[in-house]
Amino acid sequence: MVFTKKLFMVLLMAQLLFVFNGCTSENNKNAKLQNSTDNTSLGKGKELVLGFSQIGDESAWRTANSDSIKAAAKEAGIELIFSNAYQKTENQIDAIRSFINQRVDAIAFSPNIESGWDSVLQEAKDAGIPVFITDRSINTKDDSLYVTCIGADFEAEGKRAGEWLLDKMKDRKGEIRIYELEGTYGSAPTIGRKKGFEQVIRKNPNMKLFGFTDEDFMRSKGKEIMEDFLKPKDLKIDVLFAHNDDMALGAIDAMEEYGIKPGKDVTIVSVDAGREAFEAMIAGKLNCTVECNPLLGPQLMQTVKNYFDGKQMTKRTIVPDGIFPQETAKDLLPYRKY
Ligand code: GYE
Repeated sequence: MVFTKKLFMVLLMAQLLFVFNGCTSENNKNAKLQNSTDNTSLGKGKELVLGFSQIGDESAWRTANSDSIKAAAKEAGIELIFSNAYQKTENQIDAIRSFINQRVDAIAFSPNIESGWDSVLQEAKDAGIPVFITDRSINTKDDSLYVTCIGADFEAEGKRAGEWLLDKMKDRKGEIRIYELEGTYGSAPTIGRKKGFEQVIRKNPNMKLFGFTDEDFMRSKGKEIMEDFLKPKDLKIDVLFAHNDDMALGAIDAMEEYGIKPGKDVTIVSVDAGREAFEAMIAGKLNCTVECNPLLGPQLMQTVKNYFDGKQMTKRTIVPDGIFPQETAKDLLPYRKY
């Protein structure tokens, strides 16, 4: 009797194992099918799984960007595996590798810095998983490693800031001392904004870029570096160009601590055009902000879906941006979405 019971259990286990194995190999087969080149067979019957590696949460821009991606995935019926890299490129590489191991249907990421992605993207390609780049671009010789890149033209943003400054200072005589607060070293927005801005300000020989530091797009770091600057007291800055609003806001805090009137004693221009920048402009502390739209979620999800529907892809999509000088802030603040 005991023996029969035992035998029954063994048989039952064997059967269960068989069913379970059958399922996994069926799943594996499906996963392989989904990663094959036949894009059109994907995303129709089942929910698409998208692994997204976010840079971190260094700024208000990034928070708005993460929120937009999460909300848009939900809206599009895409299952999102969201991973925060806390501003470390190695963490992003690990996250992408883990997405490959989980055999997600697609991978999207916003690359912290421009270079160093080729090996991990090759691994994704070898696994048949399409990669979508959003926000920041990468530097690679092999375009086939990703499907498309959706984001702003950072060089154009830097130029826009420079042109606004040229116009603002057109009647000013004598040397104009400019300090530049850069974002993350080696990142696409830092490289582009710096290049565009510096190219334009060269047109006015009075404009002198006398210093720059990279402060990772963080408000706290913008404040710290400005405090260090202002300590010697005799330091004179006419203009501050910050690669994002957060660093400008941090620098504004520091200037106020040292009795300097931001927006008056120092002309300040930044990038992003978030709500806090509008509030600072209304308060007279910031003079201009160049727009960089973080609400990229809907466009990213639509692009992923289009890909799986077999639609034609463009390699690069530039998100259009504007510029908001102080005078426009009061009227426009109620319409700002981030
Ligand atoms: O300007 C900054 C953020 O990559 C465009 O990253 C983005 C930049 C944005 O931290 O605030």
